[in-house]
Amino acid sequence: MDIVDIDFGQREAFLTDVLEGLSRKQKTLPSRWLYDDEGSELFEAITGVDEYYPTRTETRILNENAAEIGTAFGKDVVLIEYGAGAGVKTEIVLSALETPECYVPVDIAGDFLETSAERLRERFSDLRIRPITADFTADFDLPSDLPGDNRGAFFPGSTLGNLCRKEARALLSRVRGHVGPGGRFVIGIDLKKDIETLLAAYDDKAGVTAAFNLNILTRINRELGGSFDLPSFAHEARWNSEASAVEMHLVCVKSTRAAVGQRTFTFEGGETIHTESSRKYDLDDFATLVNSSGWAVEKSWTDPRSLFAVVALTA
Ligand code: AVI
Repeated sequence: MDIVDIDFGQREAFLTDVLEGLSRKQKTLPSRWLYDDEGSELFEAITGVDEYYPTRTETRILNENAAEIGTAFGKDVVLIEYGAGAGVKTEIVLSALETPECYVPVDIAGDFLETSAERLRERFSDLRIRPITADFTADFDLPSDLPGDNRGAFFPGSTLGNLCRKEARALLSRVRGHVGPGGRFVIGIDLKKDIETLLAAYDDKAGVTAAFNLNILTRINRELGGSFDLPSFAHEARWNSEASAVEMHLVCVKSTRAAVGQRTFTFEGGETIHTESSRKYDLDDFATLVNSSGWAVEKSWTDPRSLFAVVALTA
């Protein structure tokens, strides 16, 4: 198979992560590599499947409480969004702000960022939009001329749950540094609930989540010249009660070997590759987590079934 031409630095980072992750006792692939073009499209499709409640529930919470959320950010806010908002959630919040000073979407995908900023400029013609291309899971500086009087942050989608505790704390501290004392942070988090609902959300009947998970092996084959035999692996969603997380695994259903770079990995039947954790919180755990990063919970909004919460924090 031809190795496709991708950015060299990116390929090296991917290769390093794959070799390191597959050398562990519990084989692992970091979840950020799930999102190539195909993976991002599949994730978009997941957000529309019946079993995946988070997206529609969070959208509903934002819609029903938009006025209060707008008030929480205050007048003339500089709104920084982590992960480029192009979607409906961003528009709900932007529409609710009183005389926003400017909107600053931050995303690692520069092209996507520009396209989504253009779309928002059409809808919010008076709003200044200043996209920043950066990986928000690592430290980065905001432009020095960004107004600092009232800054707010928005991080919908419960993506915090995909980070380990250390990374989550680092992100919370980074955002606090960005907004400064008195700044607000509105964040979406997925709540603990019955295991059946949780597992169904990560193993939909139509098999979209399975395709999303398996796509990481296709990506390794395409971008790193790997030799994974896809039919030897199957998607599985598991509840890890200790970590309070739904985990995605690729289970080896037929013993196999796969070469990546100079290495060959052996997979025994039943062995798994852990590809993602999606942590679920209750509001008390979440308050403890944010307090340890210098935030206080100001207010939270949820849906009638308490599936999901949107929480306003103050620095
Ligand atoms: C992006 N993230 C919040 C999703 C989640 O629910 O953890 C990713 C996902 N993985 C499988 N389905 C959705």
